Amino acid sequence: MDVYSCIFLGANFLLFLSGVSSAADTITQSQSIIEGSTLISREGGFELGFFSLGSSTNRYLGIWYRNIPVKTVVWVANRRNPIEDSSGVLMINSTGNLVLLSQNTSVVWLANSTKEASSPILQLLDSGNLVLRDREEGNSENYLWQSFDHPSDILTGLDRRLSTWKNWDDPSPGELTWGIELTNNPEAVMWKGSEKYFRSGPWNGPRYSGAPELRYNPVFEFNFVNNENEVYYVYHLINKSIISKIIMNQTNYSCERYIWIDATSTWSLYSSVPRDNCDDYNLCGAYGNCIIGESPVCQCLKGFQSKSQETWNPKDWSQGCVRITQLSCQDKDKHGFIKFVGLKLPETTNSWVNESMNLEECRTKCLNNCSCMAYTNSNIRGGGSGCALWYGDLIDIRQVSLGGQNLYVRMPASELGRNLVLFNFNNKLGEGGFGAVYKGTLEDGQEIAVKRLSESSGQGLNEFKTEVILIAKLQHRNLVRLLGCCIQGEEKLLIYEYMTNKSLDTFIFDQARGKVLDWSKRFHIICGVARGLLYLHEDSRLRIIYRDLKASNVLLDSEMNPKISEFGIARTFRGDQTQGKTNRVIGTYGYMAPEYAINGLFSVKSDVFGFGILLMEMLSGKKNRAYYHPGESLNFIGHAWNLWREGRPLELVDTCLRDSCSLSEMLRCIQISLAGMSSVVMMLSGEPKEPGFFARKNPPDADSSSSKHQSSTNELTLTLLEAR
Ligand SMILES: *[C@@H]1O[C@H](CO)[C@@H](O)[C@H](O)[C@H]1NC(C)=O
Ligand SMILES: *[C@@H]1O[C@H](CO)[C@@H](O)[C@H](O)[C@H]1NC(C)=O
Ligand SMILES: *[C@@H]1O[C@H](CO)[C@@H](O)[C@H](O)[C@H]1NC(C)=O
Ligand SMILES: *[C@@H]1O[C@H](CO)[C@@H](O)[C@H](O)[C@H]1NC(C)=O
Ligand SMILES: *[C@@H]1O[C@H](CO)[C@@H](O)[C@H](O)[C@H]1NC(C)=O
Ligand SMILES: *[C@@H]1O[C@H](CO)[C@@H](O)[C@H](O)[C@H]1NC(C)=O
Ligand SMILES: *[C@@H]1O[C@H](CO)[C@@H](O)[C@H](O)[C@H]1NC(C)=O
Ligand SMILES: *[C@@H]1O[C@H](CO)[C@@H](O)[C@H](O)[C@H]1NC(C)=O
Ligand SMILES: CC(=O)N[C@H]1CO[C@H](CO)[C@@H](O)[C@@H]1O
Repeated sequence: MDVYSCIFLGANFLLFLSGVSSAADTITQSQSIIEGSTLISREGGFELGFFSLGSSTNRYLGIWYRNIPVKTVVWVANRRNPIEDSSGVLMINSTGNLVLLSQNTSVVWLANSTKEASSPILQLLDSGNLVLRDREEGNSENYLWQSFDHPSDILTGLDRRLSTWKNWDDPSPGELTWGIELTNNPEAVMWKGSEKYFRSGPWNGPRYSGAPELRYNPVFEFNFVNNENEVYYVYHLINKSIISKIIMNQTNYSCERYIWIDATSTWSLYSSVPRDNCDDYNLCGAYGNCIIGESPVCQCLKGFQSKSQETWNPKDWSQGCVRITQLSCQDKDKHGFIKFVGLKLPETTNSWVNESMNLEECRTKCLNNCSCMAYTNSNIRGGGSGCALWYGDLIDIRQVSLGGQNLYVRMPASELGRNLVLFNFNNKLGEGGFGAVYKGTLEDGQEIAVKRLSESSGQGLNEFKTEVILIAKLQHRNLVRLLGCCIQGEEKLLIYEYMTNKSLDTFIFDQARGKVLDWSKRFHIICGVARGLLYLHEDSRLRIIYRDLKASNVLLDSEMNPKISEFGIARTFRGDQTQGKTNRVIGTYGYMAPEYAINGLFSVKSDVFGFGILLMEMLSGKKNRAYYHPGESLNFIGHAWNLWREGRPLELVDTCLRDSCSLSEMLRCIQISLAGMSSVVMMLSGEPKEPGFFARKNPPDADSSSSKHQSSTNELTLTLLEAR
């Protein structure tokens, strides 16, 4: 049904040129159309002239189909202002304006042209469009004025609307109007007086969201144009010999397309809107979904309940639905979205579109603003693209039988029974400490990382679950979030948020990628890691000793914020919680430092040691364990210590950082790194000397989380780390 083109029902003007042959399709400045003369388009489909309607004697100037016996007027110039006698004259006056005068020279109607023409002519085209153009103008489609731009005489700027005739004898505007609402996400809207009556839904690429039947057909082709200059819907008849019209029908409040049937000499109804009850604007109120065939037709979306039981029955649903669980903006990071399918999208008054964002970016943008209630692709072609967001209540949703759209509606965490997950075991991101990590996508477009735990866990199922639930409660912006887990038989999956920019080691140890991370970015990352560690150590309700701090375990989100990953899972494999203490100690298998057995305090120190190493690696762009300096038997830390003592600490710094560095911040970092290490070693060995593992040793197997122990520890008070 393309009754949507109601909006662009062409204007039609037939002019008759006095003194010009009756078959003319143009008049010039010296000519005019009077009673008894007409303009006829070149191929003869349309005619412009004066006419009366029904029993009225009022005279109008307009355009009608010439080839059909039932007089069908498609455009009227003076619909508000009929001429009472036969004195009407249509002419281009000497200053180039198209005017309709009655005999006493009063102006009945005029066409406002965009500029003055030196040689203006008026022409009735085969499309039924009446145009005023300049004969001198090279481009014959550069119109000074055209009736297609003025489908009715309600006209405010670019906001054009089609309106009904009052009745079949009176073409003056009735109360039903139909036009495109120029919001950020435009849609066609039918008004009954000042009340919205029917919406098409926004354009989604192939059609209007609420018009699944608008698709390929033998009668007409259609298109929707939306750019910074103009927004319009347009159709072309495919077979020029088919005669078709679209008309606003005030009798039964609809917009109808008819096709002329020659054999019976009648107009046959092809389609019309509104189609059914559910097309009535906002029948079901906010968050209500209108479903033909359901009883009642209005159903609240999942997660919502009717606002007032009294009014929901029997037939007034206008108060709509409210959330079963309120949304709290403080928890917005825990919100998610439920996917609804087969819908006509909600009213777009408070909608926003960006054609170049993908669904994941769209989700993120929506999630970040509490008043964003829903999102979806703005274009459904080819699997979907672009982003449409809705702010505030979602109004006028209905189920459409075929070709409806997905809509992702914001929900508090408690309403999210997450439907996992389609992911592909080929889509491997890497191998972490306890299994391979894959990339996956949730139904609502959210990207996730899925870790498939290796089977060697000796832990009982219930213990595993308890552990995961505890860890899922760790919430800090510098920790990768565990979204859920999934257990079936031997298979254990952990679901994390996906980090677009992968791990820190892919930047700092890579010559080219390293340049992307200038000093200020590195410093930002250092501070973030420190905050994440502090949270694990002191602020979270569990006390967690991380023990596996290294560049490959620091992941980066799309804005290069660091998030520590891989925390806490190890315990599920070892079960070696330190007993008899109030603090839980969770470590990573294979990275249990020797002091693990000593006590919780020392465990904190061992993370601090790891932090010192990481800091040094970020400063230098070199791997601690891959360090080798010709002629020295020192390891990296020893080398750093020596440079520091010799007053040349900046020689440690990666050359690509030298331009962007803040000297004082950098010195502070070096100092923190060295100070931390030496004091931890001192505490461990009782000898207040050089940092741990000063002498070169066989480096432990570099990055495998399942190897040996990390060799040394150091001390640094966390308050110092936290220096901002
Ligand atoms: C032509 O018509 C326009 C619009 O009514 C009017 O402003 C203008 O004065 C007319 N020109 C002449 C020469 O009458
Ligand atoms: C022409 O322009 C005048 C002044 O802007 C406006 O009042 C009038 O409605 C316009 N007429 C038509 C037919 O567009
Ligand atoms: C166009 O329609 C006419 C009348 O229905 C028909 O005779 C003709 O074959 C059609 N032309 C095409 C190209 O379909
Ligand atoms: C408008 O609708 C009424 C009622 O359905 C119908 O009888 C009439 O023919 C329609 N008018 C036109 C011009 O199609
Ligand atoms: C208007 O009339 C047409 C044709 O008679 C019919 O198909 C349509 O359902 C009617 N619409 C309404 C809103 O009554
Ligand atoms: C639309 O999204 C693209 C890609 O995310 C972004 O570059 C652009 O700035 C966005 N445009 C607006 C107006 O937000
Ligand atoms: C959320 O979006 C609304 C609508 O675009 C805007 O008015 C508001 O300022 C935004 N709020 C925040 C916190 O960005
Ligand atoms: C980080 O990820 C975002 C989003 O995927 C991307 O636009 C950006 O270029 C990445 N940054 C770097 C330094 O690769
Ligand atoms: C109202 C008005 O001005 N009517 C005039 C219309 O033209 C005729 C003929 O020129 C005049 O006689 C009327 O006075």
